[in-house]
Amino acid sequence: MKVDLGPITRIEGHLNVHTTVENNVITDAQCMGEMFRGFEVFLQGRDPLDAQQITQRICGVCPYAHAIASSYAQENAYQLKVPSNGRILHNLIQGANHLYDYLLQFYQLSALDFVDVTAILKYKGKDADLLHLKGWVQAELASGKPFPAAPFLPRLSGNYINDTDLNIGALKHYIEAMHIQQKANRAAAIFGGKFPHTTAIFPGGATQTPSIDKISNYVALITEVRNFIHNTYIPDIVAVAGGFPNYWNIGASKGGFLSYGLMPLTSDRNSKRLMAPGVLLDGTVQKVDFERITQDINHSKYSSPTALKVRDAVLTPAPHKKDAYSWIKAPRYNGRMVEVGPSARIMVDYLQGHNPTVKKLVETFAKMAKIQASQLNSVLGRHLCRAISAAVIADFLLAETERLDPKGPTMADLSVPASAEGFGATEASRGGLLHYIRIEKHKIARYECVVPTTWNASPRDDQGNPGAMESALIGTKVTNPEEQLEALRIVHSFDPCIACAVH
Ligand code: NFE
Repeated sequence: MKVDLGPITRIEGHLNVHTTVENNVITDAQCMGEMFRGFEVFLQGRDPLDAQQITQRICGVCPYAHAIASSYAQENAYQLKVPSNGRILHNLIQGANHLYDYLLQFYQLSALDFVDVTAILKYKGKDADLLHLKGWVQAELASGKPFPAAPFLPRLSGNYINDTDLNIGALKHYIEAMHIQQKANRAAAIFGGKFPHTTAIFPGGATQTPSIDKISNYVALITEVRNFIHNTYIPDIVAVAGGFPNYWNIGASKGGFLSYGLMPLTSDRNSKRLMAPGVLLDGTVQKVDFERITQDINHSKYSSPTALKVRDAVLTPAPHKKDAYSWIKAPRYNGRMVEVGPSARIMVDYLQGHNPTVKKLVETFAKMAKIQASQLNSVLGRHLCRAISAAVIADFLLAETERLDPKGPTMADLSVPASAEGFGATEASRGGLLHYIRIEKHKIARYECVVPTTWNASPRDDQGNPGAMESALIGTKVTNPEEQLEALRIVHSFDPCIACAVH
């Protein structure tokens, strides 16, 4: 039986997934990015210093990751020496965006795959937020509309938490998380000027001065976010894991893992980072080599006369191409499929014994849940690794503020050469993000973004092998083949952003 699961909601952008189900098992899956955007086309001919501004418009969720990757690419191209304040301000702005994004992903986008929102009708307490939610639901019902309505759709049939108090507690956190996300965004705006789409991030640093009042406001906001992560977010992940332990064994992708590492610790962008880069293939972590990344297009709606190395791809949109089913390209590392994202980031760091907090948290949770580190490759693993990332990043941001020098420079001296090229890589919240810029005659001659969801939601590659999310779906047992709540939980665990994926 063939099932069209689209449009998939509670994600960013237009994603469809087609599955084939035989005897209640998904035997085939195709992930489809259903729109074309063309950022890499219209960046050509622009001023290079427009790039970190324009690429932010790829997405309203992770704009700062694009600004950072673009700035790193330009810093490498211009051979800039970034002052310590510049590095720290980049980290503070990008890190606050990560914290916002993890809370959004878990509470607003994924939690309702497990929490029963209809439990609110049984609420008898006095909490103003919950009464407001209950009243809103009752009004929807009184108007004759089916319930649940947006934004609580889809609500597929299946096994939700069935304890009323637990469900209502989770709904309370659902609402609280929105207030906390606002604080993370305000913190990002202190040094970024605004959210989303900062004007402050530049190649070589940031345009904001780290005055004492800005630092103390930032610390106050991030401290509140950090406390929510420890007191609410992590316990909620543990509760979901306790209620649905089979999801440690559901949704594993069947390839390798890639992380570019996150947040430079020194002014040399390419030196040590808070979380270590690496590519995990066949059980060993290797150094990342950008030259080994290609983007296959056999099943993507593009044509090209060249080999698809990041630096030299020439692509033409081909909407009617035979056997092409997605506007997403298929990035591969050395021809191999890899997953990017929180599980990749944490496993690559953990297996290198790099960050002591990552090691401690992985081992604590593995012991608590009685799992192996390899089970971080699963639905629950991705949720847990986001929470571990959040905890590590929040503490790091608070420590970084102490290293700011309110009187020091925040920007490198900058001049754009007539011709140059550079790669810039970071971890966006959804995974490894690579930008490449080539400048000729002072203008952008070529720009390429290899984006997290492009890896994870890729279609088949030139050898016919599935992308990470497709491979995670194939082999999954589903209770109700027409709805496939299990498939939705797998897709949401990747947190796909199709605006980014197609860019
Ligand atoms: Ni549009 Fe993004 C992140 C980037 S995902 S959200 O995180 O880069 O592909």
